[in-house]
Amino acid sequence: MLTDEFDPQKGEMLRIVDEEGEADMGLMPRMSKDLLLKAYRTMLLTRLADDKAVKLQRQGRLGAYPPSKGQEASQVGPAMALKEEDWLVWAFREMGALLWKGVPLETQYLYWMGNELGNVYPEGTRVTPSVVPVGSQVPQAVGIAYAGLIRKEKSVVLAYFGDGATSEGDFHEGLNFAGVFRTPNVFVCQNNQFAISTRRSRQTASATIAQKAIAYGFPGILVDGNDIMAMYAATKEAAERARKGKGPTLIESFTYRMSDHTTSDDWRKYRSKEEVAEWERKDPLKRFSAYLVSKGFLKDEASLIEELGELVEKAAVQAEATPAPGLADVFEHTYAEMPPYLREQMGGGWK
Ligand SMILES: Cc1ncc(C[n+]2csc(CCOP(=O)(O)OP(=O)(O)O)c2C)c(N)n1
Repeated sequence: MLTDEFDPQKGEMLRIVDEEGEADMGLMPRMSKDLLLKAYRTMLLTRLADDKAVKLQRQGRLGAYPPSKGQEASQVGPAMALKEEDWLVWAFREMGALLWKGVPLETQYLYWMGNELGNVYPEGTRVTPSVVPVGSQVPQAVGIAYAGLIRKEKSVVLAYFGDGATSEGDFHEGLNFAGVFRTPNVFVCQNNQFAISTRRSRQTASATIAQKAIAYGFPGILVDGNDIMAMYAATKEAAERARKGKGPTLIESFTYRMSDHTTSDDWRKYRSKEEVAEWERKDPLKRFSAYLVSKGFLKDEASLIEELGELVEKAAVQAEATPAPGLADVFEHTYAEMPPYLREQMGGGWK
């Protein structure tokens, strides 16, 4: 088990492909060429779509947006380990994970454009809505997993959250419950080193976030979050453990937000250009493409960029051309059956 091999209390970090694209084949999970290429494609699409979202915001064509540049491996790797029946619970910065799990780019653009149809996912897509109250998705993910246990489902619930969320009571309550009731959860803390301008060092005195799992009675593992193979391997193992009834795992993805917190932020106010440049060298896309090129799997990156660029443009055009539904739609699409208090708030006059 990887969680036995890498001790978070000693700061040991799982890494399979290094910054030059060199792989440790002893740790490499089984992945077909098709799966590898699909993963790269999704990461690249995320990078291009993210960049476009920022440009749309700057042109006044999209509302506030939280960029995910630099966190593509940290997001796509865990999502790859999920099956269709598994749940994905996210915060607000997980575009790549959603793309993998089947939420179309156009839908995601609609969401950030403030169009309620952005909350309508394809039927059967087990992805919860975005949550902005930091950390509040953690107990929700545990509740979904607990419900799955009661229904004797075999589904796993993966929850993403940031390093900042670990300072919220919700994080502790959720992980405590998960440990006691051995819920089938995989917790992925994307430690991107910042909660807006607050550094990770001001978030916790623990040497690692992963080691917090020990106190809750389940395994934690520190993973190089810019290494898609490592993120996939750690999550796959954790998901299998959860599926077998062996309880939750906490994965700390050690990564970096290369861009602003949101389009309302300016990272230059609280970090140096040198620090960001240092992390640009560790870009998860560069590393993955170096590996794929060395294997002879990736031959024509330029045409891939062109093809994905066209997809992005098309999604943006379609989203902008989609009329917003009526105001009453803010009440729809969350519950299978609308709770009475929402029905009352909705009233009768809006439709
Ligand atoms: C309960 C709560 N407090 C404060 C905020 C304002 N806020 C939005 S994002 C954020 C930082 C979150 O940091 P982290 O959990 O590390 O995730 P990241 O934004 O880095 O992905 C804060 C403080 C909020 N949305 N909810």
